[in-house]
Amino acid sequence: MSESADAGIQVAAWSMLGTPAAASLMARIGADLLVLDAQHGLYDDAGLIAAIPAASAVPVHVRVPENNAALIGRALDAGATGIIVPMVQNVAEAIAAAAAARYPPLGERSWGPLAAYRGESTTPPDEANESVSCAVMVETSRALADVDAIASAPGVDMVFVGPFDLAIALGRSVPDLLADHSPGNPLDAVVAACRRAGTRAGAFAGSLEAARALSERGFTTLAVAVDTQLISAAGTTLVDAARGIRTSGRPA
Ligand code: 3PY
Ligand code: MG
Repeated sequence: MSESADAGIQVAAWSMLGTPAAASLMARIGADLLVLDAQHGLYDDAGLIAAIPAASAVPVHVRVPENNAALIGRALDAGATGIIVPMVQNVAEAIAAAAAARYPPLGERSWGPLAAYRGESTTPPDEANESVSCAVMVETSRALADVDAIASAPGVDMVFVGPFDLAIALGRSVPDLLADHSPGNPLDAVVAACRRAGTRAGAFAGSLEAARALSERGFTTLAVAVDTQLISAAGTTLVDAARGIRTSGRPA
C-alpha cells in the first residue's frame, strides 16, 4: 500500500462493525491503517460515508463487496485512500479493479468526490492517482494459478491473501495452509510472485500467531486486530476474571 510501502511490516486494524464509533476507535489503536470491511462486515454505502471521516486518524482502506467499478469509485469518493478488492480471479479482473481506482489516463475512475459535499477540499486527480492504493485479493485456485500476472498487473499495488477463502478453495484448513512449507506451496508462491513484480504482499491474519507465520513467509501488510474479535476476546477474558473475584465481606 502506498502509505508506507518502503517500510517493514504494515499493521492493519480491521473493522466489521459498520459504525462511525467503531471506525473511530479502531483508527486509534496504533495501527498503520484501518480497513473498513464492506464485503463481510456491516459497512454499507451510507456507513462508509459516515465512518471514513470519523477514522481520519489513519489512512482508511475499504474492502469493497465485489470487484465493481461503481462500488470502488464510491468508496474512494467517500474518502478512502485505498481499496481491497475480494475474489479477484485472474489478471483481467485485477486490471479492471486497478482501472476503477484511478482517473484517466491511468484508469477509468469518474470524478465526483463526496468530500466536497462536506465542505472539505478535494484531492486533484493526479494526486489521487499517485496516493491511492489498490489491493487485489488472491483467495481462489484460479487466482493462485494466475498470481504472477495478477501481481504484475498495472496499477496493482498489493496482492492480499484471504487465507480462509484460499483454504476452502484448496480443500484445506487455515492452519494446514499456514504450516505448508512444501516446494511451490501457495503462500510462498504468492510472495515469490510479488517479489518478482515488485508488488507488496499482504494477508488477513486475524491473530498474532497467524501474523507471525505470515510475516515469516514475507507478507509485509498484516491485518491482525479485528474489532468484533477484540470485543469478544477481551470481554470474555474480563468476565471470566470477574467471576473469579472473591467477595471479601458479606454479600450485599
Ligand atoms: C479470507 O481469509 O478469505 C478473507 O477474506 C479474510 O477476511
Ligand atoms: Mg475472503
